[in-house]
Amino acid sequence: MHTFYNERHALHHGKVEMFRGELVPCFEVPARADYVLEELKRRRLGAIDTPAEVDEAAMARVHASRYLDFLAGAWDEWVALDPANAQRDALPSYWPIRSFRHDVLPASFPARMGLFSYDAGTPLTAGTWAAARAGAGCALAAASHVLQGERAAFALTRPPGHHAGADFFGGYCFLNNAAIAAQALRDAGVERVAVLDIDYHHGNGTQAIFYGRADVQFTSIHGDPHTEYPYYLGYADEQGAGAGLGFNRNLPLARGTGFAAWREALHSALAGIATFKPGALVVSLGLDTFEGDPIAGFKLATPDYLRIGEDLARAGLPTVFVFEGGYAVAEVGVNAVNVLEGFMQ
Ligand code: SP5
Ligand code: ZN
Repeated sequence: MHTFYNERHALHHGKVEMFRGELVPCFEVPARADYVLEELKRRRLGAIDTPAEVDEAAMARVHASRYLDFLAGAWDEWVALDPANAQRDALPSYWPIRSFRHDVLPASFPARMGLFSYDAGTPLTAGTWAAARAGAGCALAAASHVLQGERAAFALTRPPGHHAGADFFGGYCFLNNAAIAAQALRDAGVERVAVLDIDYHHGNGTQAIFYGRADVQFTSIHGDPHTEYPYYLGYADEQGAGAGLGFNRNLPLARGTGFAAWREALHSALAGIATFKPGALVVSLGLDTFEGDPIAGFKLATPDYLRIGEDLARAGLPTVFVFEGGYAVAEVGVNAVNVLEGFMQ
C-alpha cells in the first residue's frame, strides 16, 4: 500500500494541554508519526511519497473561509499580543456558548480563538498551520491515488483531523483530513462515499460536516460520550438531519470494551456501509482503542489490528486510510501497520 507522508508534520509540536486545572505535557506528539513511518519501512509496506503543495480549493470545500483565514494568521496574532508568547503554545480561554453571538468576529485574538475552538487541550503552535496543511495534502494525495484505481492508500498525517469541524478546532485537530479526502472523492465523481471512524473518540467534526448530507455516510465506533471525550456528541440517536437523515450512525461502546464486542460493532458498521453501496471508503484510523493507550479505555491488543484490516478489506471498497489518534507512542506504529497489512493480505 502506498503511503503519503510529509515530514512537516513535526512543525506542529505542542508543549502542554489543559487537563483538570493543570497544564500537562501533550499526548499528541511528533514521535507518533515517526514510529508509524519506521514500522512502514521496516515491514516494507510500500512506497512512501511526499505530495506537492496542498490544493487550497479542496480544503475550502470542507472548511469555512473565515476559519482558514484565522488559522493562517493565528500564530502571528498570538505573538503580536506579547512577544514572550513566542515561547508559549496558544490555548483558548473563552468560548461563546449557547446564548452568545457567533456571527461576530471580535477584534481580540483570544476571543476569536475561542469562537473557533471547543476545548483547551489543543495547543496551536508556530508550525501548526504548516503541519496541518501538509497533512491535508497527504489526505488529498491518498484520495487521488485511489481515484487512479489503486485499491487503497494511507495518509500518515498529524495533527489528526476528525474532531475538527467546518469552522472549529479541538481534540488535537485543526483540519479534517478524512472529510477533505471524502469531499475530494465526491468532487471527482464518486457518487456515494462512506466514512468509517474507528478512533476511540467520536469523530464529532466529521459528523458535523456531513450531518445534513445523503451523499457521504458517516459511521463511528467509539467510547460512550456519556463518559468519554468529546462528551457532547456521538450518541446513538444522532442519525443525520434533513436530507442526511439515516446517513449518520454512531455505535458507542462502554469504556472497558474488549475486541470481541468491538468487532461485533465493526461488523454491524460494515453491514450498514454495504447497504449504502458507496463507491469508496475513507477510514479514520485511530489506534487509541489499544489497551495500552494512556488517554482511552478500550482493550484491543496488537494482533487484533490485523483482524481489523482483514475485516475492512472484506468490504471490497477502494479505501483511503487517514491516521488519527493513538497515544501509546511506542506501539502506535505496529498497531497502525497491522491494520494496513491485514488489509493487504
Ligand atoms: C484525535 C484524538 O484522539 N483526539 C483526542 C482528544 C482527547 N482530548 C482529551 C484528552 C484528555 C486527557 N486525559 C488525560 C488522562 C491522563 N490520565
Ligand atoms: Zn482519539
